Amino acid sequence: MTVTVTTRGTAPSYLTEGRVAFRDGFVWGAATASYQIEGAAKEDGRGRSIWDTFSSVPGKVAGGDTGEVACDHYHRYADDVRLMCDLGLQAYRFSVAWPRIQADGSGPINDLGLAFYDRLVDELLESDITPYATLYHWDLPQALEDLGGWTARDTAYRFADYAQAVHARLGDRVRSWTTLNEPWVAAFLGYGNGVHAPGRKDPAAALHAAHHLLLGHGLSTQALRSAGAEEIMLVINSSPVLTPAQVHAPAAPANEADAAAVERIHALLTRQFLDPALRGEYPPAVLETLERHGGLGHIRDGDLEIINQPIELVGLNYYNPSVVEARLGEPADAAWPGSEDIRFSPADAPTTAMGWPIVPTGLSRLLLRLSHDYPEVGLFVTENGAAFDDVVTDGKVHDTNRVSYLEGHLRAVHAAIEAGADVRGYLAWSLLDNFEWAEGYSRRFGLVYVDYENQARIPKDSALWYRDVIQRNGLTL
Ligand code: IFM
Repeated sequence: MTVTVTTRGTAPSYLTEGRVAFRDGFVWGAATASYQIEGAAKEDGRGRSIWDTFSSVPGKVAGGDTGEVACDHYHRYADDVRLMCDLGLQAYRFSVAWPRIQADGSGPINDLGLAFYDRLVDELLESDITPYATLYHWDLPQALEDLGGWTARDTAYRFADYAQAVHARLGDRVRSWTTLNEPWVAAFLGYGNGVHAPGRKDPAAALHAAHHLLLGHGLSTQALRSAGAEEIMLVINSSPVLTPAQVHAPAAPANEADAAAVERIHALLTRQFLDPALRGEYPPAVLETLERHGGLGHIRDGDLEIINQPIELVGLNYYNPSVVEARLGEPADAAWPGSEDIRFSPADAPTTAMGWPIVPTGLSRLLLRLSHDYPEVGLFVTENGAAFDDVVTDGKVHDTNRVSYLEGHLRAVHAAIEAGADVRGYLAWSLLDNFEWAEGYSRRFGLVYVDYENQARIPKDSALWYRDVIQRNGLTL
């Protein structure tokens, strides 16, 4: 599909300036994840997760950081909800730590673990903030990893049992459920290149993990649905895939080889998850990749029917576009399984502290493409935000760079809605500075600054700006 946009100089004209109003009912909020903020890693019967193990290995996480204390949200959740309330958040997306609910990933349910989320949900509802619960944001119980982790089919079944237990406790108050957060990252960084826990480096293992994560999505969706869940969402990390010329000129033509590279990467990143979940089939590029890396033996008859459950929403975590070109004839050291003969290029754009290019128009393009390709589901921006090197000056953080990042991306969301995309809400990543996985605490994504010495919270200028956006349901000049 072609997203039609006209360009003026280098800026696509659909990113208009001036007042931008969102429709009534558009949901505004922020997101976090359990391992990144909770801390209390050894309290109230919580078992060990793969991230506890991984971060304890020297050299795996910057600065030797771990999530053992993180933002101490486990103890400070009530204050954090008050903060959300002060910022006017309407929705809060959090994740449940599986090892708090089942220390070993199966067997007895830990009431103390469930009780924490019970308290959190009650506190949110008392403040009129809608809880959006995510069941898996990467903290797999270590005991399951010892049995093969996501490369083992059984993990998908254990995940569905766990989902059922969480829903049984919170389902009377939580109406929106996300099964998985970013299965691509869990599979390909966790099992493919080893940058994330559990740190395995095996392309076939990554592809198997991806399938079993999808199976877990399907099985848990069945369990949630039969228990009465109203809204089920699958959250993926996605980006529009562009040639270098298309970063600033969306309609720039691509030669045949580059166009094929673009579609292959789109298939491996996005269609690998959405086609099975929403269509019950894998795209040809994924099947070919599987044939080259261990075969299709792990996909059993009936799996795709299980994976293909009706869901209401797809959540998109967008940070930057993927920029690729064909590199026929060059040595094939693939960045991802299936990306042989494809070169990833930096985008010609300013970058965040993660080194990620800032291209807000990419978000419009992504939303428009996905709403065109999968019209049966609504879309939600479940994460968007930026890390910058924040400085506290006289007790304040003047993060104008983050304000302008967020503003550009909100304009992009609005432009996509105006052009027909069915986008229901926007959740900033993240409420708080937190444990940024392999980067530890060195990267700050929060609207709220966290002083890790004393756990003080300081709303950054971006938080105050976002509060005004929510209040006005839009942007002004
Ligand atoms: O911090 C992560 C989050 O856990 C998943 N999405 C991307 C964020 C920034 O890297």
